[in-house]
Amino acid sequence: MAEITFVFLKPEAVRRGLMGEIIARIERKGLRIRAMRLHRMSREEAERLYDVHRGKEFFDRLVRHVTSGPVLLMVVEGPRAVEAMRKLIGATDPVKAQPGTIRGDYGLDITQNVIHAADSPERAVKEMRIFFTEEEVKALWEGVE
Ligand code: 3AN
Repeated sequence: MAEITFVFLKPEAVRRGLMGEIIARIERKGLRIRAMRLHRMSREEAERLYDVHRGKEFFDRLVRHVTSGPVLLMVVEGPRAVEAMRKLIGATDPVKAQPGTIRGDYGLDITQNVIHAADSPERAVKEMRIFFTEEEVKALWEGVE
């Protein structure tokens, strides 16, 4: 049974010209990109996205970073897409992330860790709703094969 998940490439990935390579890795895995758009995240959106981290010492740095330039929003579909994307991106700290994972291969900094992927199906829907309309989310779910 396929599912959809929410993913975005952080500003440094866009700035460094890594979009093509990272999209290729996601597709090569067999996952399907169902929606994609460049977006300049507002502070309000970033704070909603990272609501679970509010109050932590890195929260402001994180919000400032993801609002510092365009990000590439994506909705990705596949069997157990949430888990598959989490494996593909690797550990939060890119220095500790295994080589072969996206963070392990492209990053060094925990704030600028290249890519985000929702960590549960519930979070995926919640995160998608920040950036896509209710109708878009519904249509994406109805189109899941
Ligand atoms: P992940 O993105 O792997 O799910 P989360 O949800 O724990 O990790 O953290 C969200 C984002 O917050 C991470 N992508 C990272 O940029 C940042 N972050 C998490 N932990 C730290 C930390 N200890 N120091 C600085 N930034 C952090």
